[in-house]
Amino acid sequence: MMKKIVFATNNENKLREAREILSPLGIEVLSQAQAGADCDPEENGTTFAENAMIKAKAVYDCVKMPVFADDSGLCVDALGGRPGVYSARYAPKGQECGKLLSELENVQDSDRRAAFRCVIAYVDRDAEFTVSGDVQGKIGYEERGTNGFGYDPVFMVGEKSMAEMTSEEKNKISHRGAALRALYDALSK
Ligand code: ITT
Repeated sequence: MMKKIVFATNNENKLREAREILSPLGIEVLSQAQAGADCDPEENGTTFAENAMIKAKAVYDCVKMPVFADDSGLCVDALGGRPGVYSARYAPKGQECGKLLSELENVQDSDRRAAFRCVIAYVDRDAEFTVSGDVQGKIGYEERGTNGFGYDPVFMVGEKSMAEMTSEEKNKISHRGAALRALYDALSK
């Protein structure tokens, strides 16, 4: 039987990636809408883990079935780890890449290192825990590619930006891919 878990997110791209990764593993990912939870809790934590747990618990309280939430973001070395947990609020949607490129205008190659980080919090009646995933890369010098979302066009892994990768390629190496596979492993124990 397929296990059903609600994904506490309002981000359609996160939902799509979670389904791409978990459906083949036998987990059906329900959207908040499918679960009847109209919920957008205030993310007032100071860490990815805190915010992920806030979102998972808020939706668990509405639906009383297994829930996971994803809190993620981009940590740029030259910016002391910013935007980090504030990645979603760094700039208006569609302007995040441009703003980041201008902030890094005079930063040389060796200082453009960055990491995407994802923490997933899981909550059901008997358990709550977090798992995480990371991917290291570099901030490029221009936006490249049209796949993905958010900062993908400026996040380079080797020669390709994450927005130039197919979703299959991205999911294999991404922070979210790693965290979702860690979630699957934890639930399979
Ligand atoms: P929910 O809280 O409803 O899940 P959100 O988009 O607000 O959706 P976050 O608070 O976790 O999610 O913010 C994460 C932000 O970090 C996201 O909006 C993107 O700007 C960025 N981000 C996270 N993962 C990314 C990815 O795989 N590719 C590009 N940008 C990503």
